[in-house]
Amino acid sequence: MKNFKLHLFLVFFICLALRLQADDGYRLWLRYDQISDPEILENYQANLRTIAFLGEGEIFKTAENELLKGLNGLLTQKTQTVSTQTEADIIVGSIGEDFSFLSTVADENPDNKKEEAFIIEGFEGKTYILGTDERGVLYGVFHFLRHLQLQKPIEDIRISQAPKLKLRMLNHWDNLDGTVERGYAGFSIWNWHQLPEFIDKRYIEYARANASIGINATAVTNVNANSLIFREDYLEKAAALADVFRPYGIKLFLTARFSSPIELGKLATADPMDPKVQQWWKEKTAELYEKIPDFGGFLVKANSEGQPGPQEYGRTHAEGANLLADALAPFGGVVIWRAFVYSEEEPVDRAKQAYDEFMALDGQFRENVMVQVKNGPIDFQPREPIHPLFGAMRKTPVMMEFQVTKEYLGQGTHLVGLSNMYEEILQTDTYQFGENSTVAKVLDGSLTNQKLTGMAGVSNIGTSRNWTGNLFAQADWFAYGKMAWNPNSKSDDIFEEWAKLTFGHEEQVVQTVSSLLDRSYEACVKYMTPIGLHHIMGPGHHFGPGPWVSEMSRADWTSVYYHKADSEGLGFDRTVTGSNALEQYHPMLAAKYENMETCPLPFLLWFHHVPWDHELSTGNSLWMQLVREYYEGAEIVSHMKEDWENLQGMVDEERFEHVLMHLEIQEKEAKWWRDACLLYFQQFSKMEIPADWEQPEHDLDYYESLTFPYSPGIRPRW
Ligand code: GCV
Repeated sequence: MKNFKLHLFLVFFICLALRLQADDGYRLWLRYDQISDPEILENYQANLRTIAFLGEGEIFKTAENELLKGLNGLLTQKTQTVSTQTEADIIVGSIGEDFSFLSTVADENPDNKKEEAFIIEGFEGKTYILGTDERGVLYGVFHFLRHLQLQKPIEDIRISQAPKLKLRMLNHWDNLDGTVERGYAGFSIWNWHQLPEFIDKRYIEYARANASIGINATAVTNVNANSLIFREDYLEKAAALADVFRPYGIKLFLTARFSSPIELGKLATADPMDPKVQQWWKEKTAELYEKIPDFGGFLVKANSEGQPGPQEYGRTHAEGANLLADALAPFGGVVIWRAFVYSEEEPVDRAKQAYDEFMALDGQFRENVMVQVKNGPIDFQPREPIHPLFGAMRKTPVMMEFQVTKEYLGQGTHLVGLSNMYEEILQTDTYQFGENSTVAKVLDGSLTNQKLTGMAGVSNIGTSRNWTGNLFAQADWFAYGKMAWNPNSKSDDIFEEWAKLTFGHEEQVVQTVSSLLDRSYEACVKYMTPIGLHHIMGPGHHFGPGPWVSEMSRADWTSVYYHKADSEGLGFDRTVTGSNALEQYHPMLAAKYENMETCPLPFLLWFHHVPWDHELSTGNSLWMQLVREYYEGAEIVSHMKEDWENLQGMVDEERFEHVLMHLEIQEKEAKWWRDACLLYFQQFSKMEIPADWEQPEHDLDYYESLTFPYSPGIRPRW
């Protein structure tokens, strides 16, 4: 008896130790650890012993390997491959006639006819994972493995999904020298020096992680592009990456520097109307397709922040895009032309520029051009209203650009779940096609009948062992993939899923992790840019507060340009009495914002210059509301840290410490933001922070004197 007890005791501790084994986060959400619930495990074991793979092809083979790998990790038994359906518990193949007995294959299910779609159905003791094509099968397999990791029942499983957007893409701002612009997770994972011979295992794991969340395209080079990428040796390197991505259903894109015909081709001009220039792009594109037959196309930043473009030759963005589109058309490639442009002359309101420039060109782009628009009109600020081009530009496919990296949202150290921000933007009503014309619906083409649809996310990964530097930033990569697959996804589901996949099923852990992700976005907005403030970060590196920034080479790079604090009040008047940026929105959306009394608080200072003592809907004066929000934001972070501390012993020590150290930094930095900004704005408001509240630790001069010469992610200056 004594021995038996000792034995039990030992087993308990071994289990605990195994469960809490140190973890460096490398495996992301694809951990495939053994199912922890014994009953569920037993049920899975009994029903998932054998698989028949009824298909072929490179991507199908990837799906096959993944399913075996997953099951062999999740279950204790070894899953067998069999050749006939009769012997199989799981059948993996193509949706079609043969499976018409499945309800998900029924004619009335529109999804099962779309590209990249899958169904998963349990029928008479067998589980069917079927795709409309190889990619569909791969996505179905990943979905099924996720279903098992989430320990959901398989008996009556009935899932039918098709991606809502065609192009689900990552944009890497990776430079050929290995640095990453706005990257906070180390250096670029692309080892251009050793490619094409050396294929880092990371490339494969990268492709696998992306495929697992439905990402099917990637642009591996920075939009601040280098024409060297088109030199023959670099094309060989890029082709080697494309070879790695192909079995995972991922297409390679490259960024195109508009002046490449001059720099590489030694031509005198890059004018899109010059026949020699046109010929250069045609030849270069043909060379590319010879090396990469499934090449996706070009992503272009032109005439923006010093990048070359067609306007240098008196040509429009459409003429520039069409030059490349014509070169790509014979091969089925697309041009993704960014709308993030602002002119050389300093404008009255930078927020208006992209709309003014691109609306005039609607209808002038070739069929294989997509215009990529940032979520808001300025530049990935913690909170922005939607970009006015969504729903307004109707004759051109418009795709979304989100930032997954957190240039303006705490960079490498802050835990900020971006999914809530994505959801807020995607669910905003543009009103452009009547009520309920959400951004999500504009993007999926259902309102515009666009054939090309897509979303891009500026990647947040690098050479950090756990890919994203800050462990919780993995949740942003995951959430981005989910939103690109289905822009109507719900953040709450995403948080819970990620929490379970990453940390297991312990209830308190799942609840805490989900709630940290859920609370963190609003908290960050509050301690950085509450009530619609924007662009008040440190100069250049955008790290930390810098509301005092007033001397830059352009006025619209300073903070004072955006917050316009003066003795009267605070905020940018974008109504008819100011820049009238509001008129770029549909009148019904504009109506929500145009009146200072009824404008939702989160956007008040984005659209209005509000007197300091003006009483808001909350009953507070503007000043008091500002103070409250800054304090509340910082306080939420302290609570987040406490909640995490309570998980000690429930999360392995390595990840526990990793997250805790970051939360400690975040707590300190949230207070820094709060104190620096309030002291700065107080100079204008001349109003007090309540005396019994924690007072700023330093004076304003101190905060203004801080410099960060080695901040990561700054644009390299060669
Ligand atoms: C790639 C912002 C960033 C730049 C970035 C630019 C863009 O201005 O600070 O680093 O450049 O956006 O999106 O092109």
